Order: sequence, then C-alpha cells, then structure tokens
Amino acid sequence: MKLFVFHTPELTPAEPTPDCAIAIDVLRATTTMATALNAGAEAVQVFSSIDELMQVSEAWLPEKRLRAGERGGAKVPGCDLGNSPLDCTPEVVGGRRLFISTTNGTRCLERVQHATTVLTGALINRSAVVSYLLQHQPELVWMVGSGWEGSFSLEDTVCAGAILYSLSQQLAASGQSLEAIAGNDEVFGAIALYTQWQDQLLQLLHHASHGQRLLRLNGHADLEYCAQTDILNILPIQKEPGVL
Ligand code: 3SL
Repeated sequence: MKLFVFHTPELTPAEPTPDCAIAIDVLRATTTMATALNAGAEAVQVFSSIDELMQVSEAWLPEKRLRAGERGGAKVPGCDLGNSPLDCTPEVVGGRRLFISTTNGTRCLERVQHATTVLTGALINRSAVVSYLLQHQPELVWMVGSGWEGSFSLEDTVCAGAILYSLSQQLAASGQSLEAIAGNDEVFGAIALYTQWQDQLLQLLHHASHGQRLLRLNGHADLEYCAQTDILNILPIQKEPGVL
C-alpha cells in the first residue's frame, strides 16, 4: 500500500488512476453521506450541478427521493434539505435516495469517481475506512480533501491524519513502518496535525475557516456532531459513478 494525501481535488494528478480514492469533507458533505446511509437511505447520488440534480431526481417518486442542496453553507431554495447531517434521521431518509449537491464535497467525489474503488471518509466513520484499508490493502491510495473552492481546509487534512494515524498504529503491530507506506510529505503533515489536535477536534473545527462560516449560520450542533470520531460503523462506497 502507498498512500498519498491531497489537500484539494485540484492537486490530484491526472494519472495514474488510484486503486482506492477516499473523498473527505468533514464539514459537512461526507459526514452527511455517512449519516444518511447509516440511517437507512437507499443510496446517495451526488451532483455538482443543482439543475442536473433536479432533472435526474424528477424520475423518482417523491416519496422515494430527497433533494439536498447546499451553497455557501446554506440550503438551496427548492431542495428538501440543506447539508446538515443532523437532518438525516431514519424517519427522514429511511428507504429514500438522497440526491445531493454541495459546494466542494460533491465536486471532490466527481474528481475521483474513476478510481477503482471510491470511498468517503469523515471523522465519524474513520474506523470503517481504516478497516477497509487493512482488509483490502489497495496498492495506490489517494486521500483527497475537498477543501473550500480550491483552498486548503484544516478539517479535511486532520481527518486524513486521523485515518493515517490509526492505520499506521495497526500496521506497526505487523512490523510495517509509516515510511514504507507514505507516498508524499503531506502524509506526515496530516498525521502531525491530527496528533497535535486529537483531543480537541471540536476546537480545531472552531478555528477552521469553514467552521467559522458554519458558526455564523448557527451551525454549533453540526460542528459538535462532525467532530466526533468513530461513532458510525458505515463505509460509503461507490457502486456506480456518482452513486454511493
Ligand atoms: O463544501 C461542501 O461540500 C459542504 O460540505 C459545505 S457545508 O458544510 O455544507 O457548508
């Protein structure tokens, strides 16, 4: 296994195609996707364009679909939901397909959708991602932060670090070193960020520029939820391009 961390989708190279790509958007797209699937959503289908989301979802019975749209942290008018994971209760999402478009997270997924396996990672399902990597040992792995409109996001890199930290601890038990699996310097940077903040992840989210944006939109409860580690044993995995 060789692991690479990319802070934004724009930083990923055109080639080679990774065996496994992990899209990360802690605030909040990949946290919401894990929560929706864990709550019994039939599937999550992602779109970068709201117009396309509306068009494609039109073919589904209204009681079998939910349209979730976010731009700039706020709910898109005309959608059923915004992008709060707290809205994804079993009562709301159970048995329905979540059609979702967000500012950065869905764009990140589109960027990596041609990887052999595509997963989504967040702090809340970190251990499920680590278990997958340990079990399947994919050769080339990309961990891609969604960032914010092309720039670095603290919370996505800390999540990459959380995954890598746990993975490296477990690999060390079988004699594999971090140096042997690290593909770029960002791997060490992400782990250093996580080990510095692992006991204060909520504070880190409060420092993050997107965390501050969400706090201005009354997102305190969302930040508290997104800062939790290993609370859901769910692994969103792409079944066909754009569908988890
Ligand atoms: O950028 C994104 O994809 C979103 O997750 C942003 S937000 O947290 O919903 O505002």
